[in-house]
Amino acid sequence: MKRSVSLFVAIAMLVLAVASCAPPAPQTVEVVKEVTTVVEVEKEVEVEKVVEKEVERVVEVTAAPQTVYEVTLWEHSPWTRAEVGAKEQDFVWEYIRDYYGLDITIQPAPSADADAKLNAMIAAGDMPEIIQAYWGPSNAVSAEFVRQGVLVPIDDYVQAQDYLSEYLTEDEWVYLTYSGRKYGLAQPRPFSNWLTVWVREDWLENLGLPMPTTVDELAAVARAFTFDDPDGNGVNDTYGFTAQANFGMMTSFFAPFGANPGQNVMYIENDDVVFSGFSNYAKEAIRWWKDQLDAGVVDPDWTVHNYDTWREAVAQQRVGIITAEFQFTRNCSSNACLAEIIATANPDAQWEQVPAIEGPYGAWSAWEGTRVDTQAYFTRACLDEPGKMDAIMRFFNDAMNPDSDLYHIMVYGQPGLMYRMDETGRRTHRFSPQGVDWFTYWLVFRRGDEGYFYYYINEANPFLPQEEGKLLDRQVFSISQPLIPHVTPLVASHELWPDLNAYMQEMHMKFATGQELIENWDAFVDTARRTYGLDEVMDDAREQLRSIDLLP
Ligand SMILES: [Ca+2]
Repeated sequence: MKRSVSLFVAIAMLVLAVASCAPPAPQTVEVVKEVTTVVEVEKEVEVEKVVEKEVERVVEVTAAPQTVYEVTLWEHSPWTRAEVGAKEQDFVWEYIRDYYGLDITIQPAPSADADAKLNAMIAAGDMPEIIQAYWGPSNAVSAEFVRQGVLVPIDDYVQAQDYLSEYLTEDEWVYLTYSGRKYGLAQPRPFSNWLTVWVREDWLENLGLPMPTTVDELAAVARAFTFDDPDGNGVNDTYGFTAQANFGMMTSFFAPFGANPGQNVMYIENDDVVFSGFSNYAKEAIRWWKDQLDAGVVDPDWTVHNYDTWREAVAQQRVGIITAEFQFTRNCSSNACLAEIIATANPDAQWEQVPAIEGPYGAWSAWEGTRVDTQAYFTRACLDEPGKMDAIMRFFNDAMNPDSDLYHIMVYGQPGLMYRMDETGRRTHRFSPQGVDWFTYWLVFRRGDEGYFYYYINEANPFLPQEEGKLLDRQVFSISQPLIPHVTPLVASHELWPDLNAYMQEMHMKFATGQELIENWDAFVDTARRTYGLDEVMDDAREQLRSIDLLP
C-alpha cells in the first residue's frame, strides 16, 4: 500500500491537529476548553515549531512503511488486565502502524501464572514477536528461552540504530545480556525502591505506642495490635501482620535480616558468593517469622493469600503492619493501589510508612533493584519475514528516546485530553478520560524520565483522606530508604536452579510453619548439595561473577 508524500503530510497535520487541540471524543470537550484558557501565547509558538519539525520528519519517513508487519506483543506486567478493547480505537496503535509499519496487537498476560501460560503458548507454536517482562538474566524462564533459541540476540540491530547504540551504559546493559550477547531493551531505571513497612498509625495512637524502629519493636507492636484491641471495638478481631503465600509482600520485614525467605539473594562477601537462601541469614529471618506465627500475631490466612485476598485483608481492618509500595494509599487502575477498597471498607484507617527497621543485618528497607526498568525481549518470530525485525528496531529506537515524537505520544498521550502543561513545557496535570484504556498499555516501555504520574496531580485519582498531595512525599520516602547491595540479577539462572529453588522454597515454608524443625537447617543445606546440585549452581555463579570482574 503506497502512500504519497502529500497524504503523509495530511496525516501528519491530522495527527498534529489531534495532538494540539481538538479532542477526538465529544465527552471531553469541557476538559479541553479549560486547557485552552490555561495555555499561554508561547504555546502557539511552540506548536508552530513542532509543525515544521513534523513535516520535515514525515518527508524522511515516506519510504519506510511500505509493508505493514503484524506483530504480537506479550505484555507481562502484573497490572494488565485480561481484556483490552479493539486496537483500532487506539491512537498510539494507529501512529505506530502509520509511521513504523507495525500492526501491533498487545496480548496482556494474566496476573497469575503468566510465565506458565507464555511457556505453553510458545510450546504450542504460538510465539509473540515481542515479550515485555521484568526478567533479566537471573530469571529461569528467560534463561531457558535463551537456551532454546526462542529469544534472539540483538547486538547487530542495536548497533544499527543511532539512539539504541548509545543510550545505555555497560553497567545497564549487563542486566539485558546473556553470555556476552544483548537480548533485551529497557529504559534506565529512574529509581530503585517502592517498598517499605507500613503501619496503622491510628492504631499506634490509640494504644499510645511509638513508631517501631527495630525488629523486636515491630514484633511488640504486632502483639499489641493483636491482643490490645487497637481499633477499640471491644472485639478480638485484629492481627499484627499479614503477608502472602510463599513469603510474598514481606520484603521490608526481612531486609533487616539480610535474607528474603522464599528467594535466594546473592551477595559477595570475603571474595566469594553467598547464597542467602541457604545461609544463616535466611535461617534467622525464618526463625523470627516463626516466632511471630507462634505468638499468634499473624493473619492465619497468610499462607494462602494471593494478591487479591491480601488486598482484602488489608482493607478490611484486620491487620496493622504490612510491606507495601509507596503508592498503596492512592487509587489507580492498577491493583497496586488500595485507596478505593480501603475507603469503602474502612475510611478512618491511617496508614503510615515506617523508616527502615533495624535488625541483625542492619537497617534496610529492601534490596537494590536492577539498573534498568521493564524490559522488551525479541523472539525468533521477529525474523520470519524480511524487514520485520528492522521495523521493530526502528520503533524501539524511538520508543526508548525521550526526544522522539513517538515517545511523547506513548508516554503522555494527547495534550488537553490526557495532560496539561505549564509554560515551561512541564506536565502539570494528568487526566484519565474514558475510552483511552489502551494508552496505559504503552506506558510500560518507559519509566525513564520525569515520571509519568508520580510528579503530577492526577485529578482522576482519588486518595485516601489526608493522603491528597502526599504521593511524591511517599515516593521520595521509599527512594531514600537504605537498600541492600547484592548481585542476584547479574547471575544467569542455572539449568538446575528451578528444582533447587522449588526445594528451597518448600523447606523455607516448612521451617516457618514448624513442619520442619529449624534445628534441621544444616540437613536441608546438605540435601540441597547432595540431591539438588547446590555446589554446581554456586560454582556456575562464581564463574559468571568472575567473568564480569565481580569476583577475583
Ligand atoms: Ca478489635
